Amino acid sequence: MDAAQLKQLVAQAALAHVPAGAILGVGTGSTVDCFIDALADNGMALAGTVSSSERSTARLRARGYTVLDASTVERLPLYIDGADEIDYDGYMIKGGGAALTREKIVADLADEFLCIADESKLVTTLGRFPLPVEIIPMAAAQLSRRFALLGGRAVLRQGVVTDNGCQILDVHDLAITEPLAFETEVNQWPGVVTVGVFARHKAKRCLLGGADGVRSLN
Ligand code: ABF
Repeated sequence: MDAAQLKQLVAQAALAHVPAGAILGVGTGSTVDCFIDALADNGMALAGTVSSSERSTARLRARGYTVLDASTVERLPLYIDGADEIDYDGYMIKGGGAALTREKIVADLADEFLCIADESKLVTTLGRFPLPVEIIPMAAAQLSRRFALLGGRAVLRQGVVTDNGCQILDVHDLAITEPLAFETEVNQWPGVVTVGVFARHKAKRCLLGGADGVRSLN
């Protein structure tokens, strides 16, 4: 099976984890797009959704789901989202879709984060995928210097303004061996809106689509 088929396979498998009639947190990306379609195609009823991007909001509404403002919700039972990389502890790199800030906001509302991904996303050490960091534009040069001190090469993502009006640095050549410490450190750097390491909001469960079907990572 190709990547697109694996995404559909894992999206279908995720339906079994959706509490009927719940308000569901919904992530962003092509795997989540497959999940939204699977929800609708299977007639899954939800009390509503909280979306992590304009992209997912548009797709949810187009498929007939109510999208609630995050500020109107105190808790969510579940947040479902993809990842660019995930390790065996459930730590992730996210943000390839430039939605990392709202993804982390919605993940913070949820009791459980269910990651859905094809097996190509599974790594032993985070960092092969260039780390997305949402930033305030005026801090780009200083943040690039800070990442260089860690051995990273920061590249400003051209032609992208996030849903929050910010920019993205993609940081190459990092090996993030301590995701929790790394996220905590970078979060403090002036100008950082969100770092695309999801360690404090790691996935409690991950469904991986592979040639042998879907397996649960944890
Ligand atoms: C999203 O999932 C982003 O954080 C990440 O970029 C994306 C992975 O995308 P895809 O499912 O298209 O591989 O949450």
